[in-house]
This record gives sequence, C-alpha cells and structure tokens, in this order.
Amino acid sequence: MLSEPVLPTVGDGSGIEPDRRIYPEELQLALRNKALPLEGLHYDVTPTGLHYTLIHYDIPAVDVTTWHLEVGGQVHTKLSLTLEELQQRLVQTLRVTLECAGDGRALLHPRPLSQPWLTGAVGTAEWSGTPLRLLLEEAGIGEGVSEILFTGLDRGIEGGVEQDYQRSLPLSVALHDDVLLAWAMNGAPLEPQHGSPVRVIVPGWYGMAHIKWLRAITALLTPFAGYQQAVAYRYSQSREQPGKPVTLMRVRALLIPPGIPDFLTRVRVVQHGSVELRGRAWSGRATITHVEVSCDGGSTWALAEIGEPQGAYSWQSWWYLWDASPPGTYELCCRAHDSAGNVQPLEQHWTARGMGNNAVQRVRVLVM
Ligand SMILES: Nc1nc2c(c(=O)[nH]1)N[C@H]1C(S)=C(S)[C@@H](COP(=O)(O)O)O[C@H]1N2
Ligand SMILES: [Mo]
Repeated sequence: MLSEPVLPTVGDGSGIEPDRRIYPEELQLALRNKALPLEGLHYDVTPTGLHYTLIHYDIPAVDVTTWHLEVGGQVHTKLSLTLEELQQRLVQTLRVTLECAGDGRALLHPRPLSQPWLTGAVGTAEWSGTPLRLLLEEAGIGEGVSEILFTGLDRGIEGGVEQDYQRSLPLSVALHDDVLLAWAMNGAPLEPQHGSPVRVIVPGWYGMAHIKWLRAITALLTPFAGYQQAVAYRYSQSREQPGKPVTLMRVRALLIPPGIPDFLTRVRVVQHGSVELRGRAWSGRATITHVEVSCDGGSTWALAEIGEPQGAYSWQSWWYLWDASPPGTYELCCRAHDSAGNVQPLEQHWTARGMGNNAVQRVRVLVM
C-alpha cells in the first residue's frame, strides 16, 4: 500500500457557479484521454480516430507474435491461446456504443478530481471477435464459479494501490452470447490505444468493463474485490462509502451543436430561421422510446423524430426542426427516455467519484 496523494475537491459546493480552475493534473489526463468532438455524432459508426479513449495508466507495447491469452482459475481445462488460435474460432461482429462512466464528471459541483470529462466520452464502433462464452465452455466452468475476472497488461498505482487493470463480471453476464473478445474495430486490427491485440466488449455496460490489452481470464469462486471493482467504479456520496457498483450505461441523448462556434467559448452562432438539430441517444440494455428537445433551457419540451434502431447495442439518431427566431440567446437541451422508464435528469446526480452523470446537455446558442 502506497500513500494516496491528497488532492482537494474543487468548487465551493453551492452548485451555482462551476469552478473554473483546472488543475495541471487534470489537464494532463485530459490531453491523454480525448473525447468525441460532438460534431462526430454525425456518423452512425464513429471513425476510429474520433472515438473517445480512456487509459488509466500507460498504453502497453504488446508484441502480437508472443502474446498469449491465458484462461484459468476454476476451470476444467486451462487454455493458452495465441491471437491466431483465438481468431480461428467463431467470429461475431457487433455495433456497440461505449461510454465512459465518468462522462460529465467535470460539470459536477464540486468537481471530483479525475479525468475531467465534459460531454462526449462516447463512441460507436463495429467490434469483431470471438464470443467469450465459447471459450468459457471450451475451458469448462468449475463447480461454484460466481465471477469471471479479466486482467489487462497495463499496470499502475491508483488510490495508493499498485495494480494491474482488472475487473470481473458476474458469471451470468460473462456467459451472455454478445460478450466478445474483440481483436478488430471497424474492420481493422485494434489500435494500441483501444487495447491491441484483444479487448473485452460487454455490450450495454459503461466503458470500465471493456478490459483492453487482455492477458488473462480467470474463473473465480468468490467476488473479486480489487480496486477497480470495489473502490473506483461505485455510486456513493463519499470516497469512503462503498455505494453501489457502476454497471449499465444510463440513458442519454447528445446533440450536435448547430451553426458555427466561437473559437474560445464554443458558444454557437446560428442564422435565424429553420435549423435542423440532430443527435444520438442510447441506454445500456434498453431501447430509446423518445427524445425531447428544449430551446429554452429546459422549461418547455417538444418531441424529436427518432431513427431506426441499429442493432441492440448502438446509439440511435434523432432530429428536430427548430424555428430559430427571433434573434437572441437560447439554451438548447435534449433528453432521452428508454423502454425501462428511465429519463435523463435536469439536475446533476452528484457522486464522489463523478460516475453516471447523465444530466441533460446544455448548448448556448446566439441566433443572429
Ligand atoms: N486494461 C485496461 N482496460 C480498460 C481501461 C484501462 O485503463 N486499462 N480503461 C477502461 C475505461 S475506464 C474505458 S471508459 C474504456 C475506454 O475504451 P476506449 O479507450 O477504447 O474508448 O476502456 C476500459 N478498459
Ligand atoms: Mo471509463
């Protein structure tokens, strides 16, 4: 156990004014881990170079020719597979929207110190790989196994604990047909930042579950209590309380900011008249039932049109024709509802680690 660096929480907690000071440590993380520029919501499938990235430690340099995936723990037959051997098994391709659980964290007051996402820690890709279930069946799950643990090749220190990046899934989730061991993203081998050569894809779950640079799969009899499971990805009101685990992505809609941006403030400038607003909406393992748009900061709402679903795990497009008049300043908002009855909150749901903040997006627009 190393000593945990003491970082203050930012903001006075009044919730009225965001704290405008950014720590160099946050800036350093922000420059390593990039968000989707919101105009990137235009594409059904995010071009790989526009997809957001989140890397806790360093991107490991992996030699694909010597890489092996070890399947062990409480299994009948341990497996050790090369990339080629893995690729010889059944291949499945799924279009999956991935969002970081910390998306929206930097909008919270006070702001929990970590990767300071505003909005846009999201992307959609076509992931190809072998269903995890086949490999687990091949190895043979032992009696009494409750979880499957995934271990990455990356290593670092977090919360004073030196660790491999590791997380587990309940056995029932791991055995779902659509959990993949993916080696391709948008038809090309995984790029280093996205987990080359192989990563886990858990459709519907927030990003932390999609272990990159996978080196080991371990069947466990007891729940995994490592840092990323028991401490980091939790919904709680203080860093000491365990709270509930972060799992599925919460319902969310984002819009492509219309018009043209002011360089420094990113405030939008739009010519008055008819303006088509477009965006995307998604929710963990539920479908989007409707999307609403507000042009007055959330006082009144109108229904947007929504496009056809693109598979069970991909975001959906939506659009709305806005009569942008008279000239003046406006605040655009959008919010999505899902088939499980969830809707995005107008107010932020604050948690100590800044998880799952799916409050409605607000875009300032100047109509000329
Ligand atoms: N091994 C490993 N896997 C990881 C991470 C990591 O730091 N190490 N980050 C996780 C988090 S928090 C997210 S949001 C997603 C981001 O995936 P992407 O960078 O491909 O978008 O990867 C997840 N998988
Ligand atoms: Mo994340």
